[in-house]
This record gives sequence, C-alpha cells and structure tokens, in this order.
Amino acid sequence: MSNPLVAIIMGSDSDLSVMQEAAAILKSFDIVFELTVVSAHRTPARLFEYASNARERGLKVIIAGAGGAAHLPGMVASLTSLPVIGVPIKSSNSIDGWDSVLSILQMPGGIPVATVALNGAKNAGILAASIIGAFDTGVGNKVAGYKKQLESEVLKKVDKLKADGWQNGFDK
Ligand code: RP5
Repeated sequence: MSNPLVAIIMGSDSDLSVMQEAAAILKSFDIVFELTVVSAHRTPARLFEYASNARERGLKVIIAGAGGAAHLPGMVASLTSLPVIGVPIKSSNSIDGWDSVLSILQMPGGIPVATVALNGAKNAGILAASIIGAFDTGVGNKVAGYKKQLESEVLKKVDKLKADGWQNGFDK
C-alpha cells in the first residue's frame, strides 16, 4: 500500500457518518487516504503535531470536518502549506449548522480554507481528487469520467421525461 495522499480528519467520532462520504468517493477514485480524529479543542497538541508534519509525511490535501465552533479546518490551515478543504457538519452541538459553516468559511486573509456545503463531505472528496488530478493524469481522468457519468445520468432522465411525460414522476 502506498503512502496516503489525502488526510480526512474530523473533530469527533460523531462526525464519521458524514465524513465517510469523503472516504467512499476517494476510494472509488483509487486514491490512498488516511482517516482519523483530531480535535482542535480536546487534543490541541495532536492538532499541532498532525498539521505541522502533514506535508513532510507526503500528504497532498487535507479534508477537515467539524461541527459547532468548528476551529479544526482553520487551525490546520494555519499550520500547513497544504490545501485544506473544510467540511461544516451539522452536529449535536450545532445550533442549525450555520455556526459551523461560518466558522470554517470566514477565515482571515492569508489563511484560506476551501469550504464546501454543510455536510458536503462527498464534494470535499471530489475536490481533493481534482487537486491531485491536476498533477496526476490517471486521477484527473477518473474525475473527468465521474463528471461524464453524471452528465449521462441527467441526459437519460431528459430522454425519459420526453418519452414518458411529466405525469408519472421519475420512477426508475
Ligand atoms: C466538534 O463538536 C466536533 O467536530 C463535532 O462535530 C462536535 C460534537 O462533538 P462530540 O461532542 O459529539 O464529540 O468539535
């Protein structure tokens, strides 16, 4: 097994049901990743160590998910030159998810976090694959193929709608 290129980290094991979607899509692209819990508030020393060493360990992209007062993605971004993708999570301690969205989105100048939608771990995985695919033709082709597949699924529905009419809904 080769070294992981992408890290998927999350503030709590309670984030796993959302963050699993990033893992699944990376797996479908055959991108080697690691997945673990790093809590900005409960394990600050681990956060510092993990983010500071990520680049020299060979990682290329970090996906960081957190809910509530979501400081993990921003703090990781402050400690590494790797691209960081933030996933806001609607967690048990979220008011309505906006707390997490805004904590991850509203970073100060100089320390960007690429923020995806609330619970948007799948898109975070696709974005990580796109970043790697910009330099790795094999991965780039897989991402292109994935998008082509999305296109053909929609076009099939267009044909079906045309053939069957709108009255019957969209039963597959
Ligand atoms: C955040 O607090 C975590 O990322 C999680 O979304 C939320 C709740 O954590 P637990 O109390 O469930 O461990 O830091």
